[in-house]
Amino acid sequence: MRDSDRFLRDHLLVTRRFFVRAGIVGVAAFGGGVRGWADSLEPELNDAVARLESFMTPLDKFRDVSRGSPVPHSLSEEKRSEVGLTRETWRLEVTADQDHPTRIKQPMTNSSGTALDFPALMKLAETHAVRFAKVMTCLNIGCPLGTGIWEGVPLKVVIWKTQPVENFRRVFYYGYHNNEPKQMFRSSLPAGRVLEDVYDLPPVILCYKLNGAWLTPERGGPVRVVVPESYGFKSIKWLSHIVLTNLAVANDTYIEGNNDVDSPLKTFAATLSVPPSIAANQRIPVTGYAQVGISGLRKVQVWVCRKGAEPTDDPYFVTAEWSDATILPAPESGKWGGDLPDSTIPADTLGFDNEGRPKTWPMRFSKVHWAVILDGLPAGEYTLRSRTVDEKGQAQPMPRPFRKSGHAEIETVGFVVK
Ligand SMILES: Nc1nc2c(c(=O)[nH]1)N[C@H]1C(S)=C(S)[C@@H](COP(=O)(O)O)O[C@H]1N2
Ligand SMILES: [Mo]
Repeated sequence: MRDSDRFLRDHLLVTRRFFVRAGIVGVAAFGGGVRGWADSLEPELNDAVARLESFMTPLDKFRDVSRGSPVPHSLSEEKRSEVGLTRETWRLEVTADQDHPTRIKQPMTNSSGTALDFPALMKLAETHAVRFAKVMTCLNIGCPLGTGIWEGVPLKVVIWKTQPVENFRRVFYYGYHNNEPKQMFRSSLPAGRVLEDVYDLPPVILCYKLNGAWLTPERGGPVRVVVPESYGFKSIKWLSHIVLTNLAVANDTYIEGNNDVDSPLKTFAATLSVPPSIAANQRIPVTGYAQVGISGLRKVQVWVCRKGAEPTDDPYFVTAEWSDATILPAPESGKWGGDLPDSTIPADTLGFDNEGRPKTWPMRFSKVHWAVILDGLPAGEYTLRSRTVDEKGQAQPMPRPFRKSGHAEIETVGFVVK
């Protein structure tokens, strides 16, 4: 172990991550009123970075987006047991759509006693279980709900057990909804996406664990769908029914809200901390996060301008003097947080090597952190903006600036220098 490593081991997780990265990269001074750091810790940035949340979200910190009256996870244990929302009583039906049937030889139904139960799912898990990291994000909410390692059986494994033969174009799926059709929350995927994992995507899974723990009722347990590249509305909780259909169009509940239901996760940046009070000519530590969407993340940039002094003919500020922030590196082993056993990435997690280190960074479909020190400024009111540039060089809010395909707007944070 290097001396510097031994010294740093005793420091806080993110401080350490940040220091190692800054030491290696030695980011040079920036133009545009922002500068980086040399290979020593800037005390003011150290504090801000040390206060950052862990990379993986603790289980009780995930935010909940659940419909239903009552919401299924608020039901008593007794009631949940009665309606199939416990591991002991859960059953999954996989059938053909009555109106546009896929021909399947072995439907799984409650009436014939062939519905999939939890022990049968665990049997499949013995040979087919996969796990991957993913940030859960609601298309309609600006900030992510939580990052974790989701574990499950690929949905295609269960579908193949029903022996589909022909007329299979789409998968519809929904969960428990108090047995009221009006409360049904449903989603759908093309058959191709479920049967084949294109572009190196992890599979769509029937998920039963999050960060190594059984999926709680609030997170959609005992079993929910998780779609790696999609917004949260595709990841149906309290899963009870899968319907194979020859209908070639989406039937997602989110269509009713004018949403673009084919939109993969977008890349965007947001600020987490700016000091509460800033003196004139005092350097300003800033931290934030970036969601890494389908197009990856090349850099995070910041831009400060005097309040109200923005150009009026450049809505996305492409001509502004943006400066690069530093994207924090991956946590060290044992420092991932999120209530993971030993705070470590479990073995055989997709996208990680044998030592539990991510194979690529910043990792797609996760939420990474960034930090930057702004140069001191004269007294006045300012606006800070941050944006991402994805791996294809597309700066936020491009390539898809439309709100109903997910948040991409450039964030605005006001601050005052006294
Ligand atoms: N059955 C069911 N599944 C659901 C929902 C729901 O209301 N009912 N909400 C969806 C939406 S809109 C989102 S964003 C995610 C949120 O997942 P979380 O509550 O685990 O954070 O769950 C999805 N799955
Ligand atoms: Mo959502």
